[in-house]
Amino acid sequence: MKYFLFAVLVAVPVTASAQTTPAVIHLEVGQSHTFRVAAKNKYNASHVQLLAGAHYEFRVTGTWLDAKIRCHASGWTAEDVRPVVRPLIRAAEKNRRCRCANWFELIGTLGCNACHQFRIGCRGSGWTYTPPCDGILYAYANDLDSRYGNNSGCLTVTVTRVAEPSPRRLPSCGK
Ligand SMILES: [Ca+2]
Repeated sequence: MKYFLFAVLVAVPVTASAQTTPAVIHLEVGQSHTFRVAAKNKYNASHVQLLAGAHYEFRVTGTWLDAKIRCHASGWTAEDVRPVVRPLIRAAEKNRRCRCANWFELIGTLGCNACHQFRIGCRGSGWTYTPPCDGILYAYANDLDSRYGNNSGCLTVTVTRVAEPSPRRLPSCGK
């Protein structure tokens, strides 16, 4: 039996379990990268390395769903739901991952953590983000940590490195 198991183990090709790690993407001024942000994921990797002091602009298309509420990257507010449930919705707002942003607003982060978060939404060109430190760009739909199970759909996000900052900066999203 011992020799049989050994034979099985050595017969398994090494490449069968090998995972390929996506390369980190570096953008020069004028270059863009497009990636998908799924509403059900707490962090969606862009694989783009943002650089401290550089400037980035975002364009977003598509809609996504928080249960049955369909919205775009600006998300939704208590005003969008039936009056009877508004008090509950408002009471939960302080517990959103980014409390100052709308429900389901598109949020960007540097790395998989809440240290440097910023509101992308649907602001589009004319707004830029200038990272305070280097980091891989991730993004997510703003929701309660415990309420990602009923999320669906995804947005398409294009990040472009630009030469100059815009007068309008994407707002940060401190805890
Ligand atoms: Ca949800």
